[in-house]
Amino acid sequence: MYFSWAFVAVTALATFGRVLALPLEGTPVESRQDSEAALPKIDPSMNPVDALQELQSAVEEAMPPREPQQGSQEVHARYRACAKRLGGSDQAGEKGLCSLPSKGPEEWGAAQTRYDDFVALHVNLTLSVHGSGLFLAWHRAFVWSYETALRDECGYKGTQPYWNWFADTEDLTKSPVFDGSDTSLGGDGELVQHNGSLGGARHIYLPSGAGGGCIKSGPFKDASASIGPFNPAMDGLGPVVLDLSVYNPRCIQRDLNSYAMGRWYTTAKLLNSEVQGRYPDQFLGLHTTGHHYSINSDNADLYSSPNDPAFFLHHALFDRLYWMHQILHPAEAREVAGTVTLQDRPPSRNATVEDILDMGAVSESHPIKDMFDTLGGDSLCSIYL
Ligand SMILES: [Cu+2]
Repeated sequence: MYFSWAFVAVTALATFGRVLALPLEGTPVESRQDSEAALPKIDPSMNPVDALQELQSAVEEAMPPREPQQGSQEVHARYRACAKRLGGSDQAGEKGLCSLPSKGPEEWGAAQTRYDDFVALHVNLTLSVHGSGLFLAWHRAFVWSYETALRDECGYKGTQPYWNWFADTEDLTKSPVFDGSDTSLGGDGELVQHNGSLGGARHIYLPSGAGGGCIKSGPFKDASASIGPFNPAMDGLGPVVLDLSVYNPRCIQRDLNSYAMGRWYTTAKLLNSEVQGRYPDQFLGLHTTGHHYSINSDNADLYSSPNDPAFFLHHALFDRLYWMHQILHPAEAREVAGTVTLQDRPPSRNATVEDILDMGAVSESHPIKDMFDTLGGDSLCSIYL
């Protein structure tokens, strides 16, 4: 049982397997504070897709009423925002972004396209924006910057879709995101015999799927990357290129694998939403499960995982869970926990709400405190549906 404040307890855990949780389960009525929402009682044996829907209803009930913002358009019966986010997928924007040239600095010599700028920024900041107090807010800002670039620079008219992990636990190759159809982000990789993956700081082994090579179908068939790989988890992926100035053109590889999905994307794990892995305990956590052990290959590289555009759909659902947690636990919604280095290595100070989330060459940088309220201020203005 995780306490509702477990996600701020991250600084108390000094071991490598630091916990970050965004619990969505209910607080007993007798111990609930006035500011906390009434949460539905969800049976952990319930189907996780239905459980997520119940939580969504509770979130919509709990959203504080607001005045419509000037210039906004209606996206919800009772609430207004500038944009809305939908499930499903639409790859048109990603393709547009790929055709624009990089605006990055000279030292990002490997970055050829505007899309590569996002990969390069993520690579550059990997050791401060993962396993740290910046993790949730930085990735929120990063996905939002990407969505904004699609709209402002590519004429994309849609919103950033999310990948609903919980709907795909049985067969990832049948997911609307990965089934290789015209509206997907492409299918699995070509079959390449390999010996599974070793991830979670090399603590956890997972068996191979039926892919491993270049994307073999759909809109991203044979799509390429030019940055990395830095830290490949899959057997056979490489060679490692540890320099952002080294252009390394190659196809994006995937090894779709439902093995971890069914074990980790359950209602019980949704309810306590433990995010970061505790790898020595063989515990993957919600974040790693999607990247490393479901899409695998390029998406499993902690540094250059945005090379695979599925990164943004994975992180959009992740951000949705953060958003739900904030609305259901308003007393914690503006707190930040953790230091400013990955697993506090090297040891560093605690993150504060004033810390700037560096968006480098991809967009404007904001302090963490600007990322807490998705309907406040000018920077986000969105809700999840
Ligand atoms: Cu990341």
